[in-house]
Formats: sequence, structure tokens, C-alpha cells
Amino acid sequence: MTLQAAPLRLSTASKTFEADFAARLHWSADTDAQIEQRVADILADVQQRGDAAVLEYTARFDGLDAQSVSALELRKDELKAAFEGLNDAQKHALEAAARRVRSYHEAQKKANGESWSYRDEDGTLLGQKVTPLDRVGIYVPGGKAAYPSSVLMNAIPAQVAGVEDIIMVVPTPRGEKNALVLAAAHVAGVHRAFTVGGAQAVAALAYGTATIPKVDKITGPGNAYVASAKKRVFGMVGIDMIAGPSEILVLADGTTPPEWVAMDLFSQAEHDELAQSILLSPDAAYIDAVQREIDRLLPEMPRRDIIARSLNGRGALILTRDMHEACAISNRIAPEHLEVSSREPHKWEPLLKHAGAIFLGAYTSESLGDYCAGPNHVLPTSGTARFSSPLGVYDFQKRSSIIEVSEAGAQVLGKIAAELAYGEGLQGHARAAEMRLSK
Ligand code: HSO
Ligand code: ZN
Repeated sequence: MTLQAAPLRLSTASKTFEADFAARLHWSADTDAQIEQRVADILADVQQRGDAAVLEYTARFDGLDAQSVSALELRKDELKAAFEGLNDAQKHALEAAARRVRSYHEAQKKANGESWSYRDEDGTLLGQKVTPLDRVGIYVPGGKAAYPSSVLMNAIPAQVAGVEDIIMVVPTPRGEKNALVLAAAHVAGVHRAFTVGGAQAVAALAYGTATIPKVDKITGPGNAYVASAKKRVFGMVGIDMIAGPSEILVLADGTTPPEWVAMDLFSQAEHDELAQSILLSPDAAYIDAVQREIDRLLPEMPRRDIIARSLNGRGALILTRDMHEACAISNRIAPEHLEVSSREPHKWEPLLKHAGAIFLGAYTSESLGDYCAGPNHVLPTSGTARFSSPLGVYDFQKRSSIIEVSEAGAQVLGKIAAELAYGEGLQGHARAAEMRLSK
């Protein structure tokens, strides 16, 4: 039987649209109770026994035996050697991508990552001081989803923020290292790296062991064990987000070659059979044309089985009444990646509120953003773009408020504060304010 990929066809004009649409979008991040229990046990064990537990789990889950956790450390010269060992095209691509990602995040830091302050008329100084985190842990998945590009996307904003210690952990089953991941760590300026993964790596970073230093925040995607571990250590350390499967939504007015759009839908579908690719268009003939391109191109794709499962299980081609309605539906979905594949992308962009990243115009394939355009590819998924943002320099910074009250200011503020403090029954507060009032 030939492999078929037929995303669900929906039309907003249909009576059952709302129900069909809701069913297709549904995705739940719930992990099963068994994973939760195992992760809780691993965390407790690493917290108690430190390096010894990390070594045992690494041997058990990754088939990687070592004498000590320091034998699992990838030394800086090993990262450098991995880079030197790449061919020229690979070296150039990695460096060019890193350069662009760095420039983008430097601009981001300038725009909204700097300290600020102002003075009241009575001389009181108020402001906010922005400082980098001291030490962060970057989780890099191994195996199927080992992406060197994700090393750049996590480490570079941390480096631009000024983080002094960037610790990378990467599961390395049977000790088989991914040269591109190591090379990316070199290019991105990772400070230390360990071939440790899973919940045990998250635990080591959160609690610290004799060898793996305790960090202030853990970022980076991972499997269900890693996600569950990150949720559990949150509060003790910061975390970035819990990433769900990749998503792409293409809003098309019918002017982009349909094969380009078909391939863009494939580009996210090929990540994972749970990935979601959706096309929204007011042009029925165009939707048919994209489906024909899907049929034509699928057999050529090395990852066609994953693509077919993703498109059949979670994909959709949605016919809308017009582009305005397509924009409104896109806002309801709040996709991770949104391509505005239109001749007039700037006409529609102001109508689009919720999306992790917005790609404007036919030439802007989402895949360029995944690797080298410059913006971060770690983005909110599963509708969380309604309330959260791409990973950025700001995730590796924190803010402290600055207050310097002048003598004149203390006269005004002292009376207000004392009044409110007495109202709360807190005399110590009131009197601390009143003592500074001139007699
Ligand atoms: N699209 C993925 C990132 C990625 N793509 C890495 C290729 N490599 C994040 O949604
Ligand atoms: Zn991707």
C-alpha cells in the first residue's frame, strides 16, 4: 500500500467546524503517573547520593559506564577538536548561524535588557538594575532529537546576557558523541559540558553534586522524564518552559507556490509524529493544490513515515471565508510558528496577536528561523504563545529594583507609609518611616 498523508479537511462554513476544530487541536501535556513516580525517585536519589547516583543512572539508562562523573565531562579541547574535525562547509554554516543568532540577541539586549532609572522632583532615585544569572544549565537532548542548532539557541542568549558559567548536559547513549553538538557547544561558548542526560542530569544541575555544579536556571527541551524533572525542580531553580511538540501554521492567500507550502508543512511534521502542521486559506483550489504537492513530495522524504503520521493524526487544511477569518483562527490557535505566506504580509501582520514567531512573506520559510535567521527557535508551543514569549536574553537575566530616597523625599513618603502601616497594625514599619521625618 502506498503511504498517504491527508491532513484533515475542514471548512469554517461547515456546521461541525467548531467541534472538529477543537478535537484536532486538543493536545495534553499530562505525563503518566509511572513516569512521575520514577522521576521523583531519581531526583531524591541524586539529591542524597550525588555523583554516585548520577553514575549509576547513566550506566543503567544510557549504557555508559564511567569510573567517576568527572570522566563524563567533555573537556574544552575535546569540544574544540570536534569543531576542527568538521568539514569546511559545516564549520562555515555553524559559525554563520552563530554570528546571526548572536547579533539578534545583542539587539534584543539593547532594546529591553538594560538597566534604567529616573529621579523624582524631590531627588529620589528609582530604577531597575538588570544583572545576568551566575550559572545556567542547558539540557541538550540526545538520540533522535539531538539538534546542534538548539545548542546555539540556548547558549548564545545566555552568553549575550553575560552568564559566566554555562553548563551543558547531553545524554550520550553508549558514549557515542554527536560531533556537531560538541562543535556547536564550542562555537556557542559553553563553559563546561557533561555526557549525562535524563532526570538525573536535571537533578544534578538543580541540587549540585561533588562534580556537577548547582545552577540557577535550567533551559532546553527534553523527553517526558526531563519535562517532569524540570517541573519538579522549578522553584528551587528557574526553568524556561515545558516544550510540547513542534507546530507550524501557514496562512496562505494562494500566491505562494503550493510546493513551498507543502514542504513547510513537512518541515515541522518531520520532527515528531505528534507535531502539528496546519494550513489556513480562503482559496479552495489552492488547498487542493497543496494536497497534490503533499502527495507528490511525500515519497521523496526520508522521514515520510513520521510526516505521514503527523499529518494524518494532527494536520489540518482549513478553508476559511476570507483572510480576515483566517487571521482570527490563527489567533485562537496561537501557534509556535506562523507563516504569513501572502503577497501582502504587512497587511495581515497587524491582525496577528498570538504566535511564538511570525514569518512574513513567501521567501521566509520557517526552517530559516530554525537555523540561522537570528531569532530564537525555542518558542512557546501548545497555545502558550497566548501568554509567553520566545527564549531570549531576558530569560538569562533578572531585575533588581533600585530605590534611593532623598531627605526631602523621606518627608513625603514617610507620612504615606506610616499611615498605611498603622492601618496594617505594623508599628515597626510606621516608626521606621516616622523616625526619618524632620522634627
Ligand atoms: N523547529 C524546532 C527547532 C529545530 N528545527 C531544530 C530543526 N532543528 C523548534 O520548534
Ligand atoms: Zn524545526
